[in-house]
Amino acid sequence: MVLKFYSVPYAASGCGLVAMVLVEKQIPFELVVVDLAKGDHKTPEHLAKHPFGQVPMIDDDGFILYESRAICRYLAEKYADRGTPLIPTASLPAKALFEQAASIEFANFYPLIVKIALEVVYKPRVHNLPPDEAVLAQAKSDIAAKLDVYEVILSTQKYLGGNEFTLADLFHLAYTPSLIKEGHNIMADRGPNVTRWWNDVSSRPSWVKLQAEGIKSTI
Ligand SMILES: N[C@@H](CCC(=O)N[C@@H](CS)C(=O)NCC(=O)O)C(=O)O
Repeated sequence: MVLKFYSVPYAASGCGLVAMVLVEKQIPFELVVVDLAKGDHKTPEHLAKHPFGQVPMIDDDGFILYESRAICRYLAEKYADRGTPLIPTASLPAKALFEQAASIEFANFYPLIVKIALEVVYKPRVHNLPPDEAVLAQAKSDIAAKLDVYEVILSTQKYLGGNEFTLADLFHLAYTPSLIKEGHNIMADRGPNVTRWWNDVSSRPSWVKLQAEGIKSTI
């Protein structure tokens, strides 16, 4: 049975990450559009599969999985021999350096980018509230300090986990492109290697196509 992908139809946040893996790995899938405005994600049917009532979620021949990063890892490992590798398998140290990079993103980058997204996107759009400028300025300053460390790491290697593109790089696409579109370019002026890395990651054909066309079933 073809993999079912429960998602919003546009490539952003966790849904965008999973969509990117599906494209990078050339995995056929059926998109099941979950309309958040209508509350599709809070129906008893959806909650029975995803108790937090969120997207993304997959149904892989009856195997249900949610949490975007877990889904990305599952797909990358299941389809290790297809498309872009995404998780190194050549050696234990290479895999460990990938895990280190994935932890760097989740511990240092993600909490701050979510804080910025909350202030500049969700508060104004969803809650009709202005951003808290002090919180926003602090989060931007904190993320700049983290990206200055990225500049050091990326001065000796192409990507965050080594010289190959991996899920650790891909995970940075969750909120950053939406914030850049809103005029909050947190990647700007953080050094030549951050610029080179970010241009590389955000201009991958898979991501550019998803941004232009949205997420579409491939069956
Ligand atoms: N940690 C989750 C976050 C998922 C998430 O926040 N999904 C949003 C859509 S992008 C959602 O379902 N929001 C509705 C809600 O939380 O009620 C993941 O990475 O999958």
